[in-house]
Amino acid sequence: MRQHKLALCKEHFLVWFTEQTQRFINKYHMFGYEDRILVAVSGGKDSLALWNVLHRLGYQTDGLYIGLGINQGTGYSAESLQFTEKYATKYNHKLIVVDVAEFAGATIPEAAALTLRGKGKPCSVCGLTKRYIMNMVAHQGDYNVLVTGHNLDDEVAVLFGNTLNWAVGYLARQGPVLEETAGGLARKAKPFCRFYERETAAYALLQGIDYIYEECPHATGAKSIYYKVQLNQLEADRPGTKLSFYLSFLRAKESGFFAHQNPAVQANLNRCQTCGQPTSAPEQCAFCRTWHRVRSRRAAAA
Ligand code: Q46
Ligand code: ZN
Repeated sequence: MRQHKLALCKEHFLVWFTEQTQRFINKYHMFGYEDRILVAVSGGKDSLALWNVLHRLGYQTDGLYIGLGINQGTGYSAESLQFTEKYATKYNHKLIVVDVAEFAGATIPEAAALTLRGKGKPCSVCGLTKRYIMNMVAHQGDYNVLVTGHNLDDEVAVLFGNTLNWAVGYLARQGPVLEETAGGLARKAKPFCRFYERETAAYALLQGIDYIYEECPHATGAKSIYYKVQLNQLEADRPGTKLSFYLSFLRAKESGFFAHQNPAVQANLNRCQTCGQPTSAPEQCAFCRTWHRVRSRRAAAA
């Protein structure tokens, strides 16, 4: 690991990785042993590695898998569910599965086709739906915190994009922990935010975790992937660039650089008049508005 000027064998890498995870959890006050943790799992290496290491550290975890129905041509969703279920069965973990088509009335590709009319990717409706379901399950199940497997490469790509645009509202919200809001948005944490992607992949591999190698087919061409390629180039020339970019950002944030942005973002949440979830919109939340449109267009087309 050139970025840390460290070389480890299998046995010591696993110890190092586990200890580092615990260190990040403590450093950013993510959660404790008394907390009930909901792990968002996709069947990929990061989320399954996260579930694995948290369980090994003795935390109380359940998994949440969201079935997006992205199967045409690739079978991506069906396959990722298989990997997730196989993992949960092997380790005897509780897995909650929410299928978007059953819950909301259409798969993500169907919803995207109806709302975007063939233009653009399904990622906006997908992201919106995933966030909604994660928050809902966290609340209904009385979980104290929702954790995701975002790694350093993911976080730095987002940071890079937000910095290029000086999107200060988004920068203010980015970090290892997003606190619960008074209006009822669940507390979120990213215990892997300081691990390079290669490190989480190495952990998954060395622990013998079977995971889906393919990414969602809609990820290709995403801006974040383009940023990752550029950042990899920087990292190859100057090992440690990504980590130092991220840590310098966190220090700037801690010193109050974005402080004036925070209250505006989190205040003024209303209750959605349809589902009751918190929203910044005055009446219906974005999820209810979008899916209402999907269902009515579907009915009109039938
Ligand atoms: S948003 Fe887009 Fe992802 Fe949804 S459609 Fe696939 S690439 S899964 S993180
Ligand atoms: Zn709603």
